[in-house]
Amino acid sequence: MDHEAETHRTDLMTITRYVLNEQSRHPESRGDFTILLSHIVLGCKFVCSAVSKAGLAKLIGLAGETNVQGEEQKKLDVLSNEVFVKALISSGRTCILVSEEGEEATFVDPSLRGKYCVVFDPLDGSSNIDCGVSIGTIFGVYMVKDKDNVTLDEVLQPGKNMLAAGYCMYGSSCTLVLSTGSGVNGFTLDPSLGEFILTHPDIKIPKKGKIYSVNEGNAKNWDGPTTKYVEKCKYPKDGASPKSLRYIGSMVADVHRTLLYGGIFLYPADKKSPNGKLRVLYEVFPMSFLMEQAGGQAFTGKQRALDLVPYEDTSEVAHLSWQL
Ligand code: AFP
Repeated sequence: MDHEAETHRTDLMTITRYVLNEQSRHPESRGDFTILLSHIVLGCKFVCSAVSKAGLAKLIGLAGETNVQGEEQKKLDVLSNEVFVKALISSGRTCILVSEEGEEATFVDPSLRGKYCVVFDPLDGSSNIDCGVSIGTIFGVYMVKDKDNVTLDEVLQPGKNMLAAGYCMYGSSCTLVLSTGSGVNGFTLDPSLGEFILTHPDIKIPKKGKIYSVNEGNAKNWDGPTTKYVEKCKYPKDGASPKSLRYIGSMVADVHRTLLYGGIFLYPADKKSPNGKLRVLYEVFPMSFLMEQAGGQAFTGKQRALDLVPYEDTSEVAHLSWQL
């Protein structure tokens, strides 16, 4: 018997155990982040379960406007948002929530307030739901100075001020990738235990990658440098092999593959979307944070993505790329 493998299989590092271990390295910590994370994890488990039933539910009308009983049913992204908002508020550790699904930020009632702001996209890549392609939840966490006196400015900070970020990918397995600022770790949901188990410790993006990932359907609207770069991926002049193209159109899945296999993911600005498409707060910042923590890079084309300072109307970013 391989005792080492057996020990690994029986000594399960759950996400809660992992974060509690991290917490013990900070004697001043009171466990607030662990509690917040357990509520985020609950939201992810709910969405995972709902996503896995989505195809089936659609057959009997559950994902449509009305089900067979004639009841109004919520779309998966709206439902996911409600679950996350309620889970985050009930943690008692949040004060401002900014969701991709909400028009405005949610200010938590003072009686339930904690010191964290959470920015999130509860179900990113939702145009992929109906065909069963991988989608995900993305989140980032900031800490406020004074929870009794909070304004929107608390979340209008550069991404480099984030305390933690992560995503959960609902794919062939459910994988939660998290960074609390000291590396990146991946946890896979064991459905029989209902627990996320550490399966990808200390993820580092490979230094060289053979894949580029971009929506080439936008090529006619790209600027010169972007066009030239992508041409170089396909027709390298230095005798190297061309790169392979992989593009899912679901950022969590495209970023997850980039983290594990290396290469570049980009959503450049173009004539149609002069500021690009990806949203600064809940797509660009959390993913850039993870990418840097894994040893990669994230740029807007003009500057480090995490240095951007969002302002109230900012919902987009110019040209984003990772790890050349
Ligand atoms: P949806 O949630 O509307 O599907 O958008 C997903 C997304 O924001 C991001 O996850 C993808 O990387 C990007 O859009 C895909 O955009 P294109 O369909 O324009 O390539």
